[in-house]
Amino acid sequence: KNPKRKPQKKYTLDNEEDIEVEETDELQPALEEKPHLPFVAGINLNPNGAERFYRLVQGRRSIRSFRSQSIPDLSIIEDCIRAAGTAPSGAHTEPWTFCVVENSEVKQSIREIVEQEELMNYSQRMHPQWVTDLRPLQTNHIKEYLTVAPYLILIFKQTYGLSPDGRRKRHYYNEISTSIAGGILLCALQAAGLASLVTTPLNCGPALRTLLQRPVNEKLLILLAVGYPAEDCKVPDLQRKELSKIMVKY
Ligand code: IYR
Repeated sequence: KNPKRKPQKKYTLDNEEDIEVEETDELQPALEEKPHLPFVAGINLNPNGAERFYRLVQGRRSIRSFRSQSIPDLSIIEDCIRAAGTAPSGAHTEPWTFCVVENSEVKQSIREIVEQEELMNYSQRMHPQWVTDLRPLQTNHIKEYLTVAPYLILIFKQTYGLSPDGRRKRHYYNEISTSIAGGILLCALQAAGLASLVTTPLNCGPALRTLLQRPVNEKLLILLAVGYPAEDCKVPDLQRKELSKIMVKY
């Protein structure tokens, strides 16, 4: 027998933390059990939709320099988040929360938290090779875009949920589900003519969660800066891999 071997976790998925759930006598699904309905396909008015979609998203770049004066209507952001909320999720748990920050003081507080942590990240926590690999992107711990961008969207994954009776509900694959929703959000923002920057601020999650008064079941996954690019906005000279390098046909 190997004494180091950990007891097998029965209920968890790859990499997912298990949660304490009160056991009950009779198991009930979290969703209501109802007869299935006939499927009605969504509309697609464009027969060359895929090519047009590719042309749309191939123009997306991560930008770090935003126009502060032009503020997109909140209704555009709302539609983009509605789109993100159509993402598939484990057992249809929809384990995401999108916090939209427009308030300057809140943005300032977010920036202070992030810059303080990023200073330590760049100088101590990140491997020197990591810092070196980022040199072509010209990033550092100063994050002006966090106060300049008209909107910040903080995407939280809900590691578990609460049912109406207050019991904990398992949120299977909450990280991948929320990441897929984040990808749809990026595409929707691009379709709305908005630029974005994905950041995953190392070690800032708990402080940002507290700042926004989010409950403990929520963990910060992505912090997005959203807006129009500054007139003089520059981006790294990058190429994308060709199809033959990313697709393998069988
Ligand atoms: N989070 C840091 C560092 C950073 C890390 C990666 I990986 C990037 O692609 C870009 C930046 C920052 O935002 O500066």
